[in-house]
Amino acid sequence: MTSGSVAVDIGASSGRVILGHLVDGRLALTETHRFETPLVRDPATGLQSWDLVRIEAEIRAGISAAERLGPVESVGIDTWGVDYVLLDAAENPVGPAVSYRDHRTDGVMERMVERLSAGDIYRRTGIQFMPFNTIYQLAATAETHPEWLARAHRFAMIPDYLHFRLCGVLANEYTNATTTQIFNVSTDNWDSELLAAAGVRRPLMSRPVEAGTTLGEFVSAASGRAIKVIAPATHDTGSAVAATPLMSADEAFISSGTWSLMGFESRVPFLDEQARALNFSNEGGAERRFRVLKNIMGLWLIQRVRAELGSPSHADLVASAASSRPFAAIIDPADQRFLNPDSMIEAIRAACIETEQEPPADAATLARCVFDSLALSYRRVKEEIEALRGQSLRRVRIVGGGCHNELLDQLCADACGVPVTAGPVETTALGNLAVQLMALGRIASLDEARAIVLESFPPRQFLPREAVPDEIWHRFCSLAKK
Ligand code: LFR
Repeated sequence: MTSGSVAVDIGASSGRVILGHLVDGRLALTETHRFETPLVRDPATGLQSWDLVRIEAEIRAGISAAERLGPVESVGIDTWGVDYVLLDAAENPVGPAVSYRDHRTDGVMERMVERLSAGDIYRRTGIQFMPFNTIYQLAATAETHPEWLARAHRFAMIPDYLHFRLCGVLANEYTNATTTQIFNVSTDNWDSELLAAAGVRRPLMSRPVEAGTTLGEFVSAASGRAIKVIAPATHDTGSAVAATPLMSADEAFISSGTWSLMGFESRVPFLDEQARALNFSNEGGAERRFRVLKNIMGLWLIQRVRAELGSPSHADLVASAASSRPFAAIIDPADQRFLNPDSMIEAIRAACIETEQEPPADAATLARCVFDSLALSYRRVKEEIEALRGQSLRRVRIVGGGCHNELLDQLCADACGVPVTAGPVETTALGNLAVQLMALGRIASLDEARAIVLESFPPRQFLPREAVPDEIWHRFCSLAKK
């Protein structure tokens, strides 16, 4: 049996361990383990945090399960961006791994931007302003728990830390480093002034390593074998776009999961005033390709609504939304009130009441409101991309778990007025594997990896059917201005 590689893809609601094999020019995947990644309250501080002890145990269980299916040559981990852990002199975590959804950052970005100037931060980093960026999380820590920073010897993003736990080598990986808004895109290293502004001593950081770096070896307790630990694009969106079969410059991607990350790929960052005004991010990718993108609130909205409704089946929710009246009520998903409200249903209803719309009252109308509003957001970002590049987009490629939602795929095609392709679902794991296989010399380049992905997982196509009525589009645009 040929040996395989293991992609560990951890998202903000679930984690997956996936064994991949490259056979005859095709990638085949087997999921060996899946687990929840709920937010937990840190008992000492009450901060909403990630349970890294449990996540590490699940990863080990998943690797062992993969080994039971055959030899494993390498493993790599990706997670969401921006979150980190501080490590003390003995390389143990200092304080909890706080989630970016915790409210500790409320107001921090506004204060820092006033002090440092938004233009300056953007010119240095090229990263969109989001209240939970690492820089603001660190500044919040400096304000509320300065003793954590004082005790810290090293800074690790979540996948850096998990890789360290497997192989004992601690490195900061490039793609995820760029999500912090502390990485200087021109000097290609951490930005000393921004670190200082966030209250972080420079020696905590090490110069980031490229995606595709072999970090060390994990000696499996189950088999006694040594498995190479290879850093993929450790930022999940970096891995997702690495395997998105973008075929030409006029295609955009939407990496659809808890967030909808919508953008395009570019060899050069967009750092000018227009990019800043539109708040685009230039996130670093594998092969040093930039993802010029924006965060759209995404399926988080429906995940929270669903949980509050007592977890009805997702398929039933989508089906009931499909037969519900289009655009009966719409919200602006970019409104920060939806980032982590006590009740998502109440937040949606309140936004509708404030804008003089009939608030959605049941599962079907709530879901319809969310999907219509996301589709309108996709159109808004499409138009912003076109303005930024002075060029029309001709296709949108939706990848990730969210592309299962065929209603949303169709609504996206309708709102954007261009063909949409949907798939693959496991793009993040595929991109993670692709970068490992490049490091192992099995795949030559990202272009080759994408051709393999397209061959192995042909996407579905959705053509635009019904255009969004002008009145609805104007209503949506006016919501954003309120
Ligand atoms: C998606 C993602 C986004 C990032 C957000 C927070 O999972 O990684 O790219 O902006 O989570 O880290």
